[in-house]
Amino acid sequence: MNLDQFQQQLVAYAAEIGIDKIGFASAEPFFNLKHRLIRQQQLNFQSGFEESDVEKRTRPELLMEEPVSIIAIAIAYPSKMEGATPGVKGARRGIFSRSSWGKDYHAALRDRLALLESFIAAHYPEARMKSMVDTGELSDRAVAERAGIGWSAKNTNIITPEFGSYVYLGEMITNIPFEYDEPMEDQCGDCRLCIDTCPTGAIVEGGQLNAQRCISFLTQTKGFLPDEFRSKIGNRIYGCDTCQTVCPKNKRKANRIHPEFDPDPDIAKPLLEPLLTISNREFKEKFGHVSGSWRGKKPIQRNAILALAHFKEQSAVPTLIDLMKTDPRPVIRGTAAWAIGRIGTETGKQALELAQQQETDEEVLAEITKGLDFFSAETKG
Ligand code: B12
Ligand code: SF4
Ligand code: SF4
Repeated sequence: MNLDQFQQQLVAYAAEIGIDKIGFASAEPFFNLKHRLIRQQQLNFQSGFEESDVEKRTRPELLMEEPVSIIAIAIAYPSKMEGATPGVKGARRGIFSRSSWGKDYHAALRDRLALLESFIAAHYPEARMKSMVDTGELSDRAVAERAGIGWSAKNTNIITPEFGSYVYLGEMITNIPFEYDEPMEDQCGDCRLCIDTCPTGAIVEGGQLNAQRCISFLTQTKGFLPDEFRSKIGNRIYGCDTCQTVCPKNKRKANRIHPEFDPDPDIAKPLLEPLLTISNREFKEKFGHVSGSWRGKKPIQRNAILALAHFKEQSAVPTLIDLMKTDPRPVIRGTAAWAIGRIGTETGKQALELAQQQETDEEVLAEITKGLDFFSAETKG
């Protein structure tokens, strides 16, 4: 079998094992990306979640000896949820972004890449391979762009004509001289809906994100959420999909292809109040398998508190008071204090005044003051 035939067989095998798109790219250094990454670092526009070594990120030869090609894969994930109970007064719900629906995609893509590796090893004994998904050094998007999986869009996502931007990306560096695919033409055109709709103005210009302002990033931080963003995250408790849901290229891309990514509505859109008191064990049992739990329960709980404040959910006030008084974590006590103020009940006000006498942590005290300020602002208004 010659290499052409092998490549065709590999493409067919990829489809068989549930890889929705596959492309081949050269393993040359990513020079454009390098400049871009340095610029993003200088502007402090990076999230801090990405690999910080720009050389490793842009030179595949530092990750595997004598690389020749990179195989890029994409797996589509669903954008529509069936059977969700809408949140109502007294039983409000939060939302995990679509990238956290169903089974954690890291495992799903790694499993497929491992199968591809075995297939290649069986047919091409001299093959050397190194696979990665998300947490690897390479930019999954830059690889996908070069391999013709989709175009690099203004909302910074890779958009495929077939599945929109709702695709997970992964790749394998190899020493095999596959035939490369061509990158795809940009198809955003004059549209700028994502830029204009982003709630925090995080898309500075087409293709450039200030991750520090991106709600997806902010929902994953562990400290206090900066004041400016507290009323902007709405009921998002993990991730943000706004720049994708508004995108015309995602219209009619329901992508119900892989049952493993079908969301359980009670997990993807969970009730907010029970989250506030969930034990570590329960959290792990219920949310441990979704990608959105990777930062643990604290950020999710902080966001759930902010979501209840967003809804001005008065029935949550007793639980919030309890958290403010007894939770060992200052971020939770302080965020609860702020939320109590935002919701604005008389009981809440009294509890805040009492807590002001008893709290010793400086940061929490500052949040209690902010909570009480909501009441004076109301009187003035
Ligand atoms: C850090 C990170 C984040 C950060 C920063 C995101 C960002 N836009 O940079 C935060 C936490 C905000 C984030 C959010 C999300 N993320 Co994220 N994230 C990553 C991670 C780990 C690294 C990304 C990175 O290096 N960014 C730095 C920028 C500068 O580079 P880049 O986007 O990778 O590459 C592009 C640019 O460099 C651009 N570029 C290069 N040079 C130049 C020059 C010019 C002039 C221009 C205009 C552009 C340009 O072209 C490259 C290719 O598109 C990747 C996994 C990985 N290892 O790559 C996942 C990844 C990008 N995330 C992913 C997803 C799904 C998301 C969310 C949709 C999750 C959610 N629903 O909340 C959001 C989307 C938010 C958004 N608009 O980007 C997917 C993207 C899938 C896709 N179809 O594109 C990835 C690839 C994970 C995966 N393996 O599937 N993420
Ligand atoms: S994920 Fe949300 S906050 Fe981030 S760029 Fe998109 S719309 Fe803006
Ligand atoms: S909303 Fe418009 S500009 Fe933004 S990514 Fe989609 S097509 Fe491109």
